[in-house]
Amino acid sequence: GVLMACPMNAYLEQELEKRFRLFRFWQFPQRAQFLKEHSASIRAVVGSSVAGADAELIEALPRLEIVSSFSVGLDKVDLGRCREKGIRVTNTPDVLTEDVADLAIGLCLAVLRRICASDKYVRSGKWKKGDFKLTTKFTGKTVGIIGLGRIGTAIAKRAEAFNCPISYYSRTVKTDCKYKYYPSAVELASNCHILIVACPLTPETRHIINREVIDALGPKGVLINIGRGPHVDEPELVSALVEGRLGGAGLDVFEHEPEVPEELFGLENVVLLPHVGSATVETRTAMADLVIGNLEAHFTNKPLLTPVV
Ligand code: 8YV
Repeated sequence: GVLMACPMNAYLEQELEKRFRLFRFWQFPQRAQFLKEHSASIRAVVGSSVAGADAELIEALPRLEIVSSFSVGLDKVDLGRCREKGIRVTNTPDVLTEDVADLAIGLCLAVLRRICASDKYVRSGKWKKGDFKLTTKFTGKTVGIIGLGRIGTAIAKRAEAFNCPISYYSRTVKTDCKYKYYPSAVELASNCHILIVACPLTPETRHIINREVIDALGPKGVLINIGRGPHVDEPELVSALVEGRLGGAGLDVFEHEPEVPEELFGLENVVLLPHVGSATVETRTAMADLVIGNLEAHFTNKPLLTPVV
């Protein structure tokens, strides 16, 4: 049996159902009761950025062999425990890189050029009455990227086409990399106009965007987050935006999704998206195929397509 930890994608559900005995965890409000009855038949968990396999679930599934996540980020999977227990873990890298990087650039343009606020201006009929405030140029602005992995690199490549000088912070300096390295998030923030979070969520990167970093970015700075909500100390971000100590923000992720701080709803320098970085038909289908491909490889004793553990 395969246990889906939360709803994620209709095509994925349909394809899993064709191949395995599929349990939808969310359909069982009495989880303890469900686990009592079925834990012995569950050999795989399919997780996502919303729910994965934490220590508690892993302990409750004695026959678990593999966690195949419908996400590149694995912060909802207890990787240490999986390693200990010999449970394999796979994710969906590469197939979503372009979409997430496209969206990061989309957020830069949307925030600086006030695309969403302008759309609202037209739809509400204000164009006929009012005068429109000028916005801010994106081309040529300095872009700082936290995390220069697959997604960070794809963002950098796109920003280069906009003639943006690129710098980055990551745990280690990337050798033969043409971008400027700063040894901390604060130093990066002090030296860029647009700061983009593109690193995995780990205990070390939780709240990497704190008050100090936000102040370093300053009233002309813009924060873009396409990583994870908990990368940002959200109350600090909200107060900085409300008080005008930060120039703007483009956010695809939040600390307590789907809760979004309502103080942000009235701000025109902020663009709020419902965690849609990878949410295109093409990419979600490719992600689903990878999840299934990894499970099939595992159960037929073939090498996993995208193993992490
Ligand atoms: C989610 C993501 O998996 O890949 C990731 O890490 O955050 C997304 O692709 C997707 O939104 C399903 O929850």
